[in-house]
Amino acid sequence: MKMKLSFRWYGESDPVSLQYISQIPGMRSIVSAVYDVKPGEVWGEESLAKMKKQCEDNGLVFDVVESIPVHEDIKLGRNNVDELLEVYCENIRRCAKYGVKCVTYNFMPVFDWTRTQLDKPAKDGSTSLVMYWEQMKGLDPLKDDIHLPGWDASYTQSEVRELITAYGELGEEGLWKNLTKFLEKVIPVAEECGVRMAIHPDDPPYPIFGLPRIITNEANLDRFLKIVDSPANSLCFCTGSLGCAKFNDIPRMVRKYAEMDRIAFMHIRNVRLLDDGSFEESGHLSACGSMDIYEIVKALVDNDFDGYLRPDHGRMIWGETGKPGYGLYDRALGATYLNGMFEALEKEKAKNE
Ligand code: DNO
Repeated sequence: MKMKLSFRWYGESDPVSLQYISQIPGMRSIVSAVYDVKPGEVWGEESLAKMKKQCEDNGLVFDVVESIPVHEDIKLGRNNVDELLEVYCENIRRCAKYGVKCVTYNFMPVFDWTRTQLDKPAKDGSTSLVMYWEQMKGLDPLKDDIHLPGWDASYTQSEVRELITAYGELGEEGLWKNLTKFLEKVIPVAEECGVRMAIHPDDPPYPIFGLPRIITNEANLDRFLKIVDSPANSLCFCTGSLGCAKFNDIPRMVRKYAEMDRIAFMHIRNVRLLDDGSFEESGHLSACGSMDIYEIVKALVDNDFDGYLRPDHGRMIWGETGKPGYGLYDRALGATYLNGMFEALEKEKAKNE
């Protein structure tokens, strides 16, 4: 298969072992990061070397990083931005030195993904991450103390308020300007060391609590790719993040960006969209959610996609406990489903050529 099948691993504290990951048929790459360092600090080479060795000992390759987090001061364009960008570039160089070929990051203000519940039981007893507008209604982070699951607990409520106010003043265009500065500095370094930078879309792809969000839809992805027109400036195309807004036609977008060779990394998962815009993460199979996974994979195969791909969030099934979205079993089922689909579509394509 042309695509490089990968799996996210949270390092030694991850309840899923590298050995178990290596037992998934076709598994090739490990997606990980150095977790004991704060955003804005340099990653220890010993940590990278150790991760590389641990993966190799299990017959896996450590060649994808998710994520090198972007410090809020870079996104806000504060005074220390030049210094922080230097550190960011140094981290890319260090990752490359230990074999990394793809680095994922996001440019979401303050919070990464947003959900209202991480263990919503389905009828079959499995649990998954959901976002229900009903549960979001009336929450105002400028007034209330909010602790949504998954939000960075290292901020105090007053820090969160200060950041939200600063981003409100910055607005979308200000965020684009700071993203441009980031890309103009970072992409040439990535090019030099053979790394493809892959931006993760905003999850969900619309403003939350008035915070600007810009990596959200086709027009904005086009705008993003033009800022630095280089394969080193590419997408981490997450079907579940972009796909939880009805305005995004996912198979068509995958086809377009795969054709342009601007997808460095695919995150494939399914979501079930509800009428009021709420959504529930579901099993990978097309029939389980609103994404047509067949059309998505077909778009990749038709364009000879040879980038990295990982089954994204799984449900918790078979009594497994662990990091919500990142258990072994359902992601392994996702990997196997994707393997089957790639094999069938690639063989079909070869026959017709
Ligand atoms: C969620 C992930 C994201 C992703 C970051 C990339 O499970 O897909 O947290 O890693 O947004 O920077």
